[in-house]
Amino acid sequence: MSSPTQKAILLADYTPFPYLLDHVSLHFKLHPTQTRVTAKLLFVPNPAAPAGQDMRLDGEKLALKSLSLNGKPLAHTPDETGLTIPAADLPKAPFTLETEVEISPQTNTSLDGLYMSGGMYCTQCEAQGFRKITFYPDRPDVMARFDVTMETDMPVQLSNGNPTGPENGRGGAWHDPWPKPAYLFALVAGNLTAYSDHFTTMSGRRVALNIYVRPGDEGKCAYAMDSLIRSMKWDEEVYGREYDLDIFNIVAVDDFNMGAMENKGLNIFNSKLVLATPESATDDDYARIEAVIAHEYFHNWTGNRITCRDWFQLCLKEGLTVYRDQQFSGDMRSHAVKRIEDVLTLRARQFREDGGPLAHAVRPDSYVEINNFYTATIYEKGAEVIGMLKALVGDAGYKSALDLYFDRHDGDAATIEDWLQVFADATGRDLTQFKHWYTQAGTPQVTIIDDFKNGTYTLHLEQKNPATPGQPHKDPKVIPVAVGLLNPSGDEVVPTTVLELTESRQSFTFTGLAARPTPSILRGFSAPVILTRETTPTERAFLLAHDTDPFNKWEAGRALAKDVLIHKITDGAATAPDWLAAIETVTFDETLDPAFRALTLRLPGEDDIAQTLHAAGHVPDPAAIHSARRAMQADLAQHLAPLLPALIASLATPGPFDPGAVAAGRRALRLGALALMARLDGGAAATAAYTSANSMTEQMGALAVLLDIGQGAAQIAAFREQWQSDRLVMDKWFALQVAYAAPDAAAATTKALTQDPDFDWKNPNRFRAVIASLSGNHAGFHAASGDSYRLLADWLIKLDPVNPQTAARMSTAFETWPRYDADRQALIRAQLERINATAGLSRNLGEMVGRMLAA
Ligand code: B3K
Ligand code: ZN
Repeated sequence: MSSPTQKAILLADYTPFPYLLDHVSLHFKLHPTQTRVTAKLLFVPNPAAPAGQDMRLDGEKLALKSLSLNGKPLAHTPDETGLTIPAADLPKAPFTLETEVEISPQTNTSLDGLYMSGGMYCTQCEAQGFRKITFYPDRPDVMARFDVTMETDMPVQLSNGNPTGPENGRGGAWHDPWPKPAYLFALVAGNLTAYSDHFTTMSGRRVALNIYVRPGDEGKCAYAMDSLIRSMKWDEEVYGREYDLDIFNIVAVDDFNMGAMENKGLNIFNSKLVLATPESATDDDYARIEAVIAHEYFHNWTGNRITCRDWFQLCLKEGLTVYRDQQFSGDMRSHAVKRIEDVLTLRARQFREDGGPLAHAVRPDSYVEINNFYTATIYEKGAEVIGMLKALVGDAGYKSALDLYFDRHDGDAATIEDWLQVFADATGRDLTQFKHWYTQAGTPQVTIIDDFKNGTYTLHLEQKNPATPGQPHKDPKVIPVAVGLLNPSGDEVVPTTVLELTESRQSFTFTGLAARPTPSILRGFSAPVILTRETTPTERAFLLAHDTDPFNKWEAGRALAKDVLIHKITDGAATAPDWLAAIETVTFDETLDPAFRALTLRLPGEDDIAQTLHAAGHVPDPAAIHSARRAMQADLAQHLAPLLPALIASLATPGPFDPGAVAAGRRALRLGALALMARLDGGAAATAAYTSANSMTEQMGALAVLLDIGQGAAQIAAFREQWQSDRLVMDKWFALQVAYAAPDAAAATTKALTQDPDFDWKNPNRFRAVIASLSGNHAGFHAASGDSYRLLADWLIKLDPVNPQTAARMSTAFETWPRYDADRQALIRAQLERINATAGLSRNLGEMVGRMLAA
């Protein structure tokens, strides 16, 4: 419902805060329901702001106990969102404002601000949680040095910076020498155990490293610690960035709204991104732990030392830090496989967002609730934009621009303009047109036709930038299109060249060619665009066999599979032999990385097909997509039948578990083969694999295969028995059953699981395991009855008052509603309207639903 809480904040309205904060002292007297927070804030008039302004401090759900200025009590009373001290009451010289407030961490179910999880105190302050801890200018451009002390019986007491007490980092007194915005504040107090190591930085400083977990979980931290040490080393070697405190702490928390948080010197993590053993974590979990540990660590420079001026600049830290963690994972694993996985995620999440009612620019210019903007567009498209910048200025240009960025902006709260300026200054390139990538939403569509005459090959490129909410007209963007050409025997005759498409239409020629070449276009997915080019299955198969660019090699197979699937759906075509033969070749090509082969064997997902059909002007029918995809899988299984048993046997990974990318790739390919085998043997091989599994990847993978063919009831029961006491593994147990439920059973299965005594819906991991798995089950979520839509809406309404951030995030399941037929549209609209009419709806969910309904 539109209300005063739905007021939009505008980038155009930015003004600096009238005071600088020289120093902050915080004292916490911790208590589950009556925590006292004393804050002493030393303010100095800001020379960059007009004098004589009132001071507005943010503050929510705080019981103010005392307020004084330079020791003299003030009588001002706060309102719902903060406290105003009129200019007349403020000295023109530096002054100390002291407040004491009372808060109740135990009843704070939003998991934002100071809250309790499993008996420990912890915090989450990004984006605006600090205002639930004390009255404060809670905005990223107000940066201060903090001293923190606490009183509590909890044996481990942590905050940002370096410990100042005697207890080697476990005492409750901390000093952070680096000025920081409030969103990077953190505090933890609990009964925790440390898994410790150390790192010696490039200048020879010794840094103590600790991962704090619940007693009993110390044995699950080795991989996270190893990832941290590799991240620290990598950032020194690749970006020249050294860590800047004596200690770096990570704490694992069970109740957490997202993955992790980069608080200065005290990262707080969702326990699923820290704890791993071969028996309980999958290869995907390991890869994700490595990537997120790196991401949060890399924020120390891109985010903390250089932060954002305001929340509109969020991509300044997030896009860049995602870009850096992607580079890191590529270096640690395989660049080709990492790129393919990143593009799969980009298309599944960001293209989906960009094509619907929630589309927004990488740097938006308006928001109601900033927590709704931690999106695939800010993060993943934000990273793609940096990849394009690098493609345009080259590796050396990128390096000098980044050096200049760190040099010029260390200690700043910066903007996208600052970021682009360092590239312009370091490389001499005019980035005026490039900036459209930051300010204009939507996925550009690039159409290509080609011709060949007298040895000259020409590519004619055209770009269209579709309208998005609030942005009807767009300018052409600068699009780096990496192209290579192959001759008819499959040799590369023109190596990768970056064409710069800057106009709506532009042609590029290649001369001196003996025969018509086959183009490999958008190599490495050089720009986040939708590329269309009329082509033949033969040409796709040719590229799948010969392309030297691994991304485009995979892309050719992917496009071929999509063509086949779409023909099957739209005109009932039989599965094309070209595709079957091409997949067979790749699957058994031992010169290729097994992880790459596994990705090629994987069919496009159902939501991806729906997105593609919609983009091509069809109305997707979820049930038809589901059955066509299964039919295609069955055809592939038949085609590969004689070869599968040997493949499965050859890919076994006996011996001690190796979490590395090569072994993980073998497991992925083996599971892909087992899924096909299950279509032929009724699940016999998968049952055997389940029984002999010696890692969670194999156990869970085999179970998924069984559930997908409607079996696995015995294994589901045994799995629960085995893992009952491991929360993280039990999340998998919940998720699998919903993800693989048959379309007509998905809502009922979900409902039954929400009635399970272990469905602790206030825990975001558990909630997501069940509810996000329902929306991820495309045919089940879009079952014609509308039961899944209703069930999701029921749960969003129930969760919203308890945890608005997670409720708002889960509501994006509905963002694709305009794609579907009139009946489904009406069913979804009815649910969105029902949510919208709910009394007391949060600003978070209210904004999301409002934007979706406006489509
Ligand atoms: N910066 C945090 C995300 C905060 C989300 C606030 N709703 C984690 C990250 O991106 O590294
Ligand atoms: Zn981040």
